[in-house]
Amino acid sequence: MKIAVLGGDGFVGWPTSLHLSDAGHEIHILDNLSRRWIDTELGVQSLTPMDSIQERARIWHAETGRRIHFHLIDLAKDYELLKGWLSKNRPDAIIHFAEQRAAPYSMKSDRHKNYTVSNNVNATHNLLNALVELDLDAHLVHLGTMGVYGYSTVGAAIPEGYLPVGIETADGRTVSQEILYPSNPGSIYHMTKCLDQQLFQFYAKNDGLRITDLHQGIVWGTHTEQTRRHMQLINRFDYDGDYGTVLNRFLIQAAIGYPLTVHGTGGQTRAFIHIQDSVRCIEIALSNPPARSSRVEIFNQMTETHRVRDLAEMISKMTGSRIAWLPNPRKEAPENELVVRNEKFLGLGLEPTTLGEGLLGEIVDVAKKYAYRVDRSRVPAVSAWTRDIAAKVEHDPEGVRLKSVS
Ligand code: USQ
Repeated sequence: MKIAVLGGDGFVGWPTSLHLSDAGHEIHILDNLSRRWIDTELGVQSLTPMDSIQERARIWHAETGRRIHFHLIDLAKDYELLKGWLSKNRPDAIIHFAEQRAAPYSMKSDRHKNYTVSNNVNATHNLLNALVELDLDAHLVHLGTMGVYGYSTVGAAIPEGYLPVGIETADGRTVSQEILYPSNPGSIYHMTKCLDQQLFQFYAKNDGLRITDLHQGIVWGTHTEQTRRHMQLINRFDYDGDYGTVLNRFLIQAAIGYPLTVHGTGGQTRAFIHIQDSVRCIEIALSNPPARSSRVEIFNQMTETHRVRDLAEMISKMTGSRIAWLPNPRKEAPENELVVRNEKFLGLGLEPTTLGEGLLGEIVDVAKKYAYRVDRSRVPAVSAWTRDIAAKVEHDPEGVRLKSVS
């Protein structure tokens, strides 16, 4: 297949591009390299040294003889360029990763909120609009988030996208329907993914577009089979307070002797997936497109759930790290239960890579290898969800959020 990978320079986009190229597909990365610019804005860099996208593609070609093509396009702003590219290349499938994906970054300031909404929603809408305009029947696979469901405990398993409901009519009958699970975003970033869902519903219904939305959990790990092949194919690995995600952050913190930064009681339960499974799920989704004019296909792309404090305690036991119990900069439920249905991917052959000491140890080793690149002052999560929360916390000299001053 000819596949356009939008956002193919990012944390999941890059290993996905390699994985699909390795499987024999023709890969075109469309990216505006915004993630690299955001590193510069934040004054932080990936823990692992990353080459330019052109250099990465050159190394991939030298290693495998396969080409990954790169096109510098801003999907949110360059509609005509995007349309022109799609019209000329007419890909069979499109994978859409091209969104600002960090919740703390999206909550940093009014400017970051505006940027996240306009970037994410415009990118998605420009793409859908162009597909209709060009009468292009490419299967669109979108990287969504488990966060669209929210994290309130409901005492029932989260279904894969759709919730069966009974609606009482005026004459007393009950009509059965399947509706999109009520969205309940916990950040501006998560909200943009909820808005994406609405755009997908409309375009699937109105124009018959074939769309798959993957509700992914928190990705952990860094290597995949292909990124291991050459040191310059290495994936990015974020550790900072805005882009680092919880499990990877704890592992890096353990490697550099920094206390594990648990927000609140650590009672937050979240869904997780290893990066190797993430790329495999995308391949499975690509092979199972919905029919034209059918509803949006939704998969829950996760393999296990964990409570934040259990992860911290496990890593602390494994590495001897201290745990810092910190005031939570986010507005979120302090404790929640989470049961998620994921039979669809399992039924299509996914064999989950679950949390085990071996893989966790490997990540700590990667982190130790590159520990010299860590700026410790960038480890704390300083983006507060509300002004009230921002006023209640302060930092100790090492930069760790330690005490509440209210
Ligand atoms: N947390 C800590 N300590 C830290 C960092 C995070 O306790 O040092 C807590 C947070 O307060 C939160 C949980 O860990 O309760 C998860 O935070 P996260 O930063 O790992 O994940 P999140 O902000 O939810 O976002 C990440 C990705 C996003 C993806 C989402 C999937 O950045 O792109 O959509 O995971 S999900 O969480 O299922 O919504």
